[in-house]
Amino acid sequence: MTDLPLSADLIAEANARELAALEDDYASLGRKLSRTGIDIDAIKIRVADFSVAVPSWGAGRGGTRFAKFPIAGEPTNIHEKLEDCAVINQLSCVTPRVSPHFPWDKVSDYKALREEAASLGLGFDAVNSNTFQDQPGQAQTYATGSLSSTVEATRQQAVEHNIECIEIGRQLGSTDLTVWVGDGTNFPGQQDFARSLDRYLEAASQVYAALPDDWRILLEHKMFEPAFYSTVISDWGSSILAAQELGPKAKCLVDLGHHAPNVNIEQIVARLHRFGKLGGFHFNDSKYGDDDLDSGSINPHQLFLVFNELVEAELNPRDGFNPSYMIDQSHNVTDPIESMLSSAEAITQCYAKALLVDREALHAAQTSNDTMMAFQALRRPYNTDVGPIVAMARYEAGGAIDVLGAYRTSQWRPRKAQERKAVGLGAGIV
Ligand SMILES: [Mn+2]
Repeated sequence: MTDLPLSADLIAEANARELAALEDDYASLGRKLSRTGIDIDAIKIRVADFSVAVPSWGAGRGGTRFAKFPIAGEPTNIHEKLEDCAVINQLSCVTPRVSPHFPWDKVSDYKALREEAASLGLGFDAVNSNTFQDQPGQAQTYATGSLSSTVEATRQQAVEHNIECIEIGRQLGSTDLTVWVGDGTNFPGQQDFARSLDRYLEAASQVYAALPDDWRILLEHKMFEPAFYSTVISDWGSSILAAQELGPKAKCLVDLGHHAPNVNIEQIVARLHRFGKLGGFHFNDSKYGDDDLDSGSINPHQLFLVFNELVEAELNPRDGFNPSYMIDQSHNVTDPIESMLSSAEAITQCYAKALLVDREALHAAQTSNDTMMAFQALRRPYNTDVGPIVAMARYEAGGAIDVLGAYRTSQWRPRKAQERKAVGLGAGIV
């Protein structure tokens, strides 16, 4: 039985204030789209099928390497995080899965945790391992790296941790293991580029061998941080080479923030898909580097272009198309629930805009080298306000028309501030 955190009456009352305006906007947009042969209800149905996972750690305040400023009522354990994730999903109806992280979300009984999530209307998404920081009582330090460490016992410890994550994930109903390593160097000459990749591949192949048949390992590349001169899996090139070396169950995961500024990420998406290696996505945004800013807050056009490639890939699955979508942000100055509600909205709207692209017209313009009409085939849907489609899909699924308004009305955070224990101060790197 599900026991959702917010009262259904509260959402119904909030929706009653918004419904007439939404119906008006939806009808108006429907008439506009029908003039170009688009059935708004068909788009709405596809939008209603869309979902994106939220990370358990995203329910808490992030921070920089310098400081973290917690807010009252912030969750401090996986149970409270699940509760907050359930609020996000109840209001948005687009985030039904949570991506857990170990050891941060360790519990003694994972069957019970799975049931607890289900009672909140949630399932589990990709399991994330952590070999980028040391844990109390750990035998080997990751100061020398993890899967690529020169220390054999350290590599073995990292392999065993990843295999433990697979075992936990099986109990939670996950089918993906996301692996990001902080391995790399801060000085030229610190490590040999080729040998460190050899060690990574050898260790990762041991993790790969432990994957159940229906599982995937998602390799997340990252250009810099915490290693600032070189990282072992630095870019999509290293990632796809490693994935090809490991085997068919190894795929690449694209985190929007993990690239140099101005890199053409949408083209990377198309390339990875072309070779059957696009496995997952971490949505966020950045201005300078891996800022982990809110999805679509800096460059919503890039987010749209990425979704344009994803929809193209969905329609042309080649070797299969089943990417795992997740939000991966650091909420340093906002209530994390509000940031994830706002981001889920931005992501879903970009998906809806990409669905509006007249692909026949686009492909015809591309084939006949009509550059301006090809560009306009993307520009028109980008300029369309698809808010009413996303809001109507959400309303019909039982969510809130105005997610942030309903959330504020619920007084969720002030209520939790009375119930939950305070978060300690400290550095907040995520
Ligand atoms: Mn990420």
